[in-house]
Amino acid sequence: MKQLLKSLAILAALLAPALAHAEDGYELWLRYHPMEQAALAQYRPVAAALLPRGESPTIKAATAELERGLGGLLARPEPVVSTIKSDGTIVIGTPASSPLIRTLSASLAKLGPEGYLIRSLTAEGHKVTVIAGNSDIGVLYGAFAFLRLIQTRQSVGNLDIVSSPKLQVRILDHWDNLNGTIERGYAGFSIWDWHKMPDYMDPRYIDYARADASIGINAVVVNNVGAQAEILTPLYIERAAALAAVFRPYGIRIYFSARFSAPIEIGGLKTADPLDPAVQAWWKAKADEIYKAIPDFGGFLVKANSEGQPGPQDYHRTQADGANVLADALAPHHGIVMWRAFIYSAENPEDRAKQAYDELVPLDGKFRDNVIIQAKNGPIDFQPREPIHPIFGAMPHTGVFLEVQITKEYLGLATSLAYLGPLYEEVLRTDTYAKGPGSTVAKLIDGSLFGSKLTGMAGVANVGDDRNWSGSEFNQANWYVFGRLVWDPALSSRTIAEEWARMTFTNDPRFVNPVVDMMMASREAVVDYMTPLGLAHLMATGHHYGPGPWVSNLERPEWNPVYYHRADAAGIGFDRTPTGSDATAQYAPQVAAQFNDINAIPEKFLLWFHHVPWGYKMKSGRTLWDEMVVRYDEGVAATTRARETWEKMKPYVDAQRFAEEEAFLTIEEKEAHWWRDAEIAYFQTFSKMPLPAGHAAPAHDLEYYKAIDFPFVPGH
Ligand code: BDP
Repeated sequence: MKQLLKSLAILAALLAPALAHAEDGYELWLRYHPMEQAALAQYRPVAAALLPRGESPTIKAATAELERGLGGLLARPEPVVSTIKSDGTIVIGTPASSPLIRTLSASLAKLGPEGYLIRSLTAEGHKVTVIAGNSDIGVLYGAFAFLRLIQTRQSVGNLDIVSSPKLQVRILDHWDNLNGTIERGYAGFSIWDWHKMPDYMDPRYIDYARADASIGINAVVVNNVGAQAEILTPLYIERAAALAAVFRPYGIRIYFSARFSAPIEIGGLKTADPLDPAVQAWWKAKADEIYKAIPDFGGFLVKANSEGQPGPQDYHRTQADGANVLADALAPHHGIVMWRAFIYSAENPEDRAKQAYDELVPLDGKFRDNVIIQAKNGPIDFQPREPIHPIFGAMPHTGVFLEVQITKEYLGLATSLAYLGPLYEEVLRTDTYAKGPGSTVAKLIDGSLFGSKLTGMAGVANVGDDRNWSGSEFNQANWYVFGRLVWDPALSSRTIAEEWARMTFTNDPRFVNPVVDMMMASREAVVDYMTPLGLAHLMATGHHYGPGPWVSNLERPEWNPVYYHRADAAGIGFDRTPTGSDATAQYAPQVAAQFNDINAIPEKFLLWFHHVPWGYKMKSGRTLWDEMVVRYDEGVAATTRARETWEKMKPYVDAQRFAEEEAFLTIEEKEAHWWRDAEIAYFQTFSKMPLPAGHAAPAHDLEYYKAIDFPFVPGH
């Protein structure tokens, strides 16, 4: 009886945190709920005790995570022991902290500072599992990997796993303003409660760090690229130092977005000219000051000469002049500069898609070693689909990071289900042909193509202070897949989706299989109902919520959707071949040749590169106009299928998360109809063609769609 009461008390204690906030998404994929009875027999013997070797905060974090994870999953506390006394002991540590692990040094040697090894072996007559790294952070990554195996119900009885990250800087860019709002944030306000720092540090920062570390993220830019200079003042440096201290055990370094004109705004100088000695001295002193407070500070992210941000062009200096000043200030401390390629200007009449390349490629080789160019996946701006940025492969002497959006600015904000794994995968696997076939974007950014010493990939975070962190359960999957792919760009987005679904919801295949199919189809659905066949940037003004293909009155030409689709009586699409803007010439010759040839170009990019007659015969045999209508309807149908799939998942999901996603999918279906109808109504005024048989006319006339207005969309 006493034993029973004790077990019940333990169970209650384990369940308490879960019950307090029943399934509200806060736990993310680190959801360690008790597993099904039948599986316990397989896992309990492997995890009978924990033997941590080492005392560091990181080893303590790894131990705590294993206690929490195994304790939850196996519904019993794991005793922490100091010697191997039984089978099922899990030994964690490094060669420096454990003689047993020292015997594995040869295998560990290849894994670098952040890799991990998980191995089943016999030690002191007992069957044990070793989770080891060369450094403590490798151990923490290994602990999360071990838990993931159990969470996804893989066998852990006979393990021999090694893994190390393919990219060095695995970074989340928070577009958080210092007043708590988030540019393009759809999950509430910033989680950084700057005003209460450093005295009060919200425990949520630790859960955030755990989530990042669990997927290998090791870097965080804390403030918006549209930067406020104040982040570089002593007030914020002190606060950021406190945040850095919370993150340090989890292997995460802090970076700042730096405003190029900060020497004027907070430094009292008359200029921010990068060649001015006083400006150079200011940045040096600023870097020294930051490193005094944050010894492992990572460096600066800079958005210069773009959308009103100041930059070296203001002083008739090159982007390299600008980046190098900051780089020189950071170099003694081993900091880096991530200089964004997102550069375009209203004064430049050139095709916007060409401007960044024009500006930066001639400077290849002129940047300091600690500068990388950070380019968005496509040449315009995080559209549902773009061809890759032509800069990839064009700057062999410069380190290049890939930047993707995790938040869903152009893909339906918070409520639409667009799993972005396939988008990231598509980009990473695209061949630049920079050094012949096989020169993929993944190989460029992991350094294997040109041997760049600094490697990395950035994602614009979708984290806010909503209880579920990301605004919807399925948005969490985008955070997750980003981290997993940056750790290893060769992983498949489907495998990652499956892992995530199992960890976040259930291992029941009746749930996992249909839901993973639903996720995998979701991004293409958005492409189809918003911008099929290479169309882009047709969203409403400013907030980018909903369709606005008719918008033509904005100050800068390239802010207007009509600039992108160029529909007229003859056809639709942007001619970027040699008869048009010749943007194709910025790609490798093989790629350019394919894009230039209307018969060879993949149809998904057709209207990005060609102005095509409405009656043009597509591969399907349909006219372009009919094909567009079919694609819109396919996109709408996919959202209906997603909603119907989800309805069937009711038995496998808790009530709260089920109901929320059910409502969100209904919203998306409604929005898909809206997009489809608005675009058909508008483009039909040019094509003047009837809808193909079996495809319904838009529910309303064009004026109705033009009049729809949402003045206060979040994130804007
Ligand atoms: C665009 C966003 C804008 C960002 C900009 C950027 O609309 O809010 O500031 O990208 O990346 O997608 O700098």
